Amino acid sequence: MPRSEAGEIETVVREAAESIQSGIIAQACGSYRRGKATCGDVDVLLTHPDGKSHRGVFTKLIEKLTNEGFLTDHLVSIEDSGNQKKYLGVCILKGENRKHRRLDIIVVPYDEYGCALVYFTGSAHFNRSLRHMAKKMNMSLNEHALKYGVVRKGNEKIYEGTIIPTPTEKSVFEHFKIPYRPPEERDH
Ligand code: DGT
Ligand code: MG
Repeated sequence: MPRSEAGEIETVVREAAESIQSGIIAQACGSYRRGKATCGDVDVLLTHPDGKSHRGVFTKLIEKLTNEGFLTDHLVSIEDSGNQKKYLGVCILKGENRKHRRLDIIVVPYDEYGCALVYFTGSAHFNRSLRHMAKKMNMSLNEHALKYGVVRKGNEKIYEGTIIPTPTEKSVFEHFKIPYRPPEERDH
């Protein structure tokens, strides 16, 4: 889809989320945030800066968007280890000649926002490069956290390591001791 349409989808999700919980942050990640002219789907990441008000938003948001006729098909809802909730579905904007589009909605706690933003912005190739770098520095990186002091034996992790607080996306880059890369420069 054209990126303008991805932007409209982001706005629908943001406004619905804001009506449920004021102060919520809703950001389309993936190819949209990387500035692509066309996007395969829309990946909207949600969190709340007070660290707690993201809870309870997920179910209400899916229900509201379904009742509005925006979400037309639910594919999967995943609650992973209780902290992040992910919805995969299909949506359609109001108006003539609109097409159904794939939409992912991910709700995360604020202390995981930095790492989640990096992960869901991608690209998948860039994520792999960062994880490779983490491995070389005895660290680990996923959508939840950056950890240090990880002990590996071959491919096996024998010590999980300790979480490094990463309040912002920039702080993730700082811990890798590499310059910040804007999303537009994260294709590789
Ligand atoms: P798109 O939607 O085809 O225009 O392209 P993207 O980059 O938005 O890709 P998408 O929507 O499949 O996934 C969103 C982000 O999530 C992607 O940029 C990086 C992350 N991601 C998705 N799948 C994987 C994966 O298998 N491995 C890793 N490391 N990251 C992934
Ligand atoms: Mg995408």
